[in-house]
Amino acid sequence: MCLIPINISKFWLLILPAVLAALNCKGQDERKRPPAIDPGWVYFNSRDGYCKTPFGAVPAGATINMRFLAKEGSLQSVALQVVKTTIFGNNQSAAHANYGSFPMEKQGLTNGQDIFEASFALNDPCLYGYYFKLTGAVGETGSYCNNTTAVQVPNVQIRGTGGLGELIASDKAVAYYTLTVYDPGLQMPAWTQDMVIYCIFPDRFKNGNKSNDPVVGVRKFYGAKNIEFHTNWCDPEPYVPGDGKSDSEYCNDFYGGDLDGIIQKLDYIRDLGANVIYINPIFQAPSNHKYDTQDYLTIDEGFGTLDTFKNLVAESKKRGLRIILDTSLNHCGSDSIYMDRYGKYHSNGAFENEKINTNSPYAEWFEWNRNARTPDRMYSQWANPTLAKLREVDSYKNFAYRGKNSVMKYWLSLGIAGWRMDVTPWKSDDFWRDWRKELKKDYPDCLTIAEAWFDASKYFTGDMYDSTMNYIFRAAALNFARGGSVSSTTEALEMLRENYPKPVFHVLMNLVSSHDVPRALFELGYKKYGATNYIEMRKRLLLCFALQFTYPGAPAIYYGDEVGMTGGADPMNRGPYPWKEDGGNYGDFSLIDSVKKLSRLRRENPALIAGDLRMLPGDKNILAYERMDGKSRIVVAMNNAHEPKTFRADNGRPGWKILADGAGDSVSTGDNGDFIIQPAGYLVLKAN
Ligand SMILES: [Ca+2]
Ligand SMILES: [Ca+2]
Ligand SMILES: [Ca+2]
Repeated sequence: MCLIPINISKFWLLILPAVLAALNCKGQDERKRPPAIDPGWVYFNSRDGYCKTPFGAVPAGATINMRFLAKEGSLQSVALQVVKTTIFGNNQSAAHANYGSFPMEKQGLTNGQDIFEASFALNDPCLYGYYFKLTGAVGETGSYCNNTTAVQVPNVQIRGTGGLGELIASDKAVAYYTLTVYDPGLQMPAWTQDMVIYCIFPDRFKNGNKSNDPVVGVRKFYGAKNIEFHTNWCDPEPYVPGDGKSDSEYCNDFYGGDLDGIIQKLDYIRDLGANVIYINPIFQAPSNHKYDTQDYLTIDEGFGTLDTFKNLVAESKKRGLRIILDTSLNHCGSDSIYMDRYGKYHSNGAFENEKINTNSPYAEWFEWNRNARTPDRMYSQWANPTLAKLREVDSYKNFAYRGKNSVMKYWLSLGIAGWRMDVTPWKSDDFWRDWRKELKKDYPDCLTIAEAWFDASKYFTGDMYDSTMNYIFRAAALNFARGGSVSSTTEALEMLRENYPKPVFHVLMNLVSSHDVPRALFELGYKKYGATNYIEMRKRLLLCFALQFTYPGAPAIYYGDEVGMTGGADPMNRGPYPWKEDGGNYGDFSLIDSVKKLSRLRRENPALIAGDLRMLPGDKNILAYERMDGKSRIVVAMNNAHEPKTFRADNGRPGWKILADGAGDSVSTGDNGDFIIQPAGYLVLKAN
């Protein structure tokens, strides 16, 4: 009982495979039937400006132009079919409601191909899908639709990257192209335009105040259970049941990190180039991860006091740093003042001493099973009995985000800059709509960040979220840095650029590590401190960092990645930062300089922040793109091969200045725009 999930994301894994298998089978078989129309006769590419303008997501009401090409005389008609798409849960399924059919007119000929055209506008901000229904010269039929290319992100299913599609025999197994139509008023707060985010798991970042450390025997964990405390801060491996060091509990072991620790390191964080700090939950809660909230309006006693928090906000502000907090409105702890399962608190809990208490002001926040025989089964849960699922009732909404002193607004009133919301897909879209309206009404400058691992377009039409933790970026970056195919990295990144509104694309939280996934170095292959492959893996980690800092969106550094921390699945990805003054002996502090250089490079070259992006033809090992604004043009090229590769900038156009050379020894082979990029090296070039 009372096992807190060590890795929240493990729950996502539990429920997925069966659903996905059922969804896929029928469609896959149907798609295999050979189409009667020759695929070689037709062409459409959603990312090709000839075929579709404007590029990508569009504001509601904007005119959209589509062109479809087919071998002269091969098709009688092309009809653009548009649907409204609803995505359910964690992208487990979707519904597509017919919206309209737009016949495409034949508008002449180009290179032996008929041009079919349609212009139309979509007026409701929401997620649309489309495909083309084709009728051949002798009446044969087919559908041209999105591809089913997969993007490999843990725990979610992502298929269909846009761009080039596929011709299939019928319209029964159509994969829709995504067309995100957003509110023309969608705007990001001005301050979010150049974010560099530092991410902190507070129990493990820095112990700045030993007097608030959780004390074994005093602090209790669910009922009367004990906690565990690491007396050696620099023990890089958190306890796991069964490791010989731990008891049988996950998540009850503490290191003593706190808000004072963060305050002491604000200069350090600022000097890295960060201007935003995202902190995992800090409200009173039994576990070390604190997603099992006990009291949403109190700072955890192990992290500090309200005054410490106010001091953190004030000291951050002095240094140009903003704070983003994290919480779950989907579940709270069963050991909380709202449930009071263990009868510990003065509050009138809804599950006081394991009895359903209808007199509690919180009773309707939870869903009860009155016939259950054991306490564990008497209330709805998220993942396990420690996490009581919260209902979307008015009294809870008032408490959580509507009232002036609601959870969301209370912390905003104390100066935080925004919220990252845990397990976003488990609340209804209407919940988030109401939530956003309330937040933006009083705090128009606050930033809202989802935790959605799939293509989160549905959240970005202007009524729910501004940004998300970008696990798709992470997958793409790690795939490339590991030596994987450039084309699959490009497909994943281009899918985001196409499907997300441009204002959103520039504020995505582009991470490569987080508290929910193995650290980047671990994923790349450096699994244990001291392993001999460090030098190689360090270079590959720098490829990830370089991509973060030169690509649109906010680079997000998970604490300790900048000193070469490694660690696998939770809790190993939550090791303590090896501060030298705390006896740290497993950090590579020389790596910090490389991160600082990259953040300086970004700051000094506004094109890297706000400039447009265009992918460049690289090769199977070279990922290349350019960033340009009205003033400058910057080209980034990275080599993930084990041998040097030649990159030709701009068809051999001469006159490039090297802004950054990741390997330190890449060379230009002359004044023809040819550069040799070393293995796992990168170049950032600026056009003279
Ligand atoms: Ca333990
Ligand atoms: Ca402490
Ligand atoms: Ca009580």
